[in-house]
Amino acid sequence: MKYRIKRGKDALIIVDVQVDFCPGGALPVPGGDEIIPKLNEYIRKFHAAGALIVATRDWHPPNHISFRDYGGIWPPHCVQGTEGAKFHPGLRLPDNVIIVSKAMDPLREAYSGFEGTDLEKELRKAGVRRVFIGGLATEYCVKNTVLDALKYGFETFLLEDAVRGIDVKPGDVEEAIKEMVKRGAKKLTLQELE
Ligand code: VGL
Ligand code: ZN
Repeated sequence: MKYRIKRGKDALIIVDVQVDFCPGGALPVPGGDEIIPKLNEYIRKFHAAGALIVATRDWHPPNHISFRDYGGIWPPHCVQGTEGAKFHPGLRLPDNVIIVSKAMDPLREAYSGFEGTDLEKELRKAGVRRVFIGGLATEYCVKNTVLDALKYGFETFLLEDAVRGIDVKPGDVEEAIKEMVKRGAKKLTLQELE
């Protein structure tokens, strides 16, 4: 299937491509940095088409509930203002990127880019109907963002060649992809974009 990117209708949503989620970071996703060249290609295409580009970031306070010391399951990561919370330096975000910070409430986990943010409002304001989602990690923030996008009625594409997962339990990633597809997400690769 071939798709043409339409300005005013389409948005690229890059989920949490941050230093801490890449090899060497505090909560590394295996091969997390390998998707960056692909994402840069997606960015180039969406930018050339004049379509919206959104980058979400995990943006935790130092006492976030998802951290082990505060009852959660993760090591501290993506703490607001730290080096680890920065977007990966290899990611070429355009000047007009919309940055969406999430999971800032110390008492709530929020994997989805829509949860507790203005993302839906921003997309609606721009007239967006289709969203193309890639980034990290497949079975956490990508999955929850995809499922929320579907719930809000966006036609939702999972960028199959531009996601990576943690696979805490082997099979988690595969299961997450199955669930997204079952709920209506379409898988897409770079070659399918004109
Ligand atoms: C994420 C674990 C903890 C993610 C965020 O971006 O997928 N995963 N916080
Ligand atoms: Zn987090």
